[in-house]
Amino acid sequence: MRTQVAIVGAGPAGLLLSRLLHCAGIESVLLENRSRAEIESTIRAGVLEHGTVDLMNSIGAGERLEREGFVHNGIYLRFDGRDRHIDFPDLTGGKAIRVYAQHEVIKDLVALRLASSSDIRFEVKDVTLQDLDTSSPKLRFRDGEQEFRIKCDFIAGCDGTHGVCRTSIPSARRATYDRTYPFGWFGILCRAPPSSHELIYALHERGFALVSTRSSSIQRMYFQCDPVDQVSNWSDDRIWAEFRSRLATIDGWAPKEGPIFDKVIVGMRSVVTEPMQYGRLFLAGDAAHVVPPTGAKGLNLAAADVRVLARALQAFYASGSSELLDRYSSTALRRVWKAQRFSWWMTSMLHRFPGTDSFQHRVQLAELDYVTSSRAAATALAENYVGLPFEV
Ligand code: RFL
Ligand code: PHB
Repeated sequence: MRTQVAIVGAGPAGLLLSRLLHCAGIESVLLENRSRAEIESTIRAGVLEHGTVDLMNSIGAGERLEREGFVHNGIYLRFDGRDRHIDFPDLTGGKAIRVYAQHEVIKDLVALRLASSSDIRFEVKDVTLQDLDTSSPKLRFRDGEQEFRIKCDFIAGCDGTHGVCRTSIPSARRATYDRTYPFGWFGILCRAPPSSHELIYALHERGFALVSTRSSSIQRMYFQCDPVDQVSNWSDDRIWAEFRSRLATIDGWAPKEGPIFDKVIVGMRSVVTEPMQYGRLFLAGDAAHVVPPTGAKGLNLAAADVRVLARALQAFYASGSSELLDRYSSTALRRVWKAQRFSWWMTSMLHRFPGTDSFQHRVQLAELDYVTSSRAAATALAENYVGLPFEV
């Protein structure tokens, strides 16, 4: 087989890239090792920056998102038993975010890919990359009983944290910068009406809690937990008691409770691999970097990476110039590190760090008080949350 760009991984990064390339008349083959049903039902992110929404619209993938996604004009920071509102449009010149589940984004992009009759293969096995430092990289994989070999001009490594692309770069040619946090998030999905019309990020002496949403009848909520805790230790009653106490306000607020149908514990890490390129292999999304979920940046960073990459590939095919491709890693990393900083800062401000004392807690409360009472500080939070402008 031969194609222009071989893409490994049909997560948000791979699917968005394949659509951007399709819109630019560039051919790609998209390889995914899980089934379509699995990628379309894996519960992950929920917050889309305004620029991610614009990107989805610009490639004809925004129709359902515009209809079904919730526009959120701010978030609440809850501490000392009170809510303080961060008003995004007021602070950012009219920008907002959209709450629309990642697996719905995946469904919309898979449907478009299939409708365009472009090559997308699910449940492929044993993807391996070869000749990355030549102008004709190759990729081998198995599809059912058959072995395939793809010759291409470029490979996009969009295969997430546990993929094969990052580790195909010789270890001497990549550096990793990382931090593991001493806590995880316990996430639930429940059947209940929304508890709040906007997200609530809460700091309590017992730790962090987050009220998010998925639809008018399904809610997503998280609380900080021990990263090695087990889901089986948490009965529904115990979970709701934890939420009630962490989210309590002086005027008696309580979450709307309902049957819990999904429980998960996720670890919290910050990781960056540099550079995001080796020869003709370009990494994008979680394959190159991971952020803790507190800033809601993971999916949005994946979208920003592939926007830069698609433009660089388009310039290459239009003019033969590799100037933008050569700059891909440094351009993408400028945004990646700003998102890392923001996610680390939100995480540090809103979680209880085991082993720290009440001095630390009081400093966090002072920081929250400052962020919610200084327009300059609130603006810094808002402009990062809705998404910094794209690099040109
Ligand atoms: P993905 O989504 O992991 O997709 C990678 C795809 O590659 C496939 N794959 C392979 N395919 C072929 N061959 C191989 N050898 C392969 N190895 C892997 C995988 O099956 C998969 O389909 O990476 P991508 O595209 O870079 O997208 C990144 C985002 O998924 C991730 O950053 C976000 O989910 C992070 N995240 C959030 N991001 C936000 O922007 N806003 C949020 O509100 C938000 N909330 C979250 C989150 C992540 C969470 N978890 C579970 C870590 C909340 C949570 C709880
Ligand atoms: C979610 O709805 O899953 C979500 C929202 C905000 C975050 C992280 C996750 O910061």
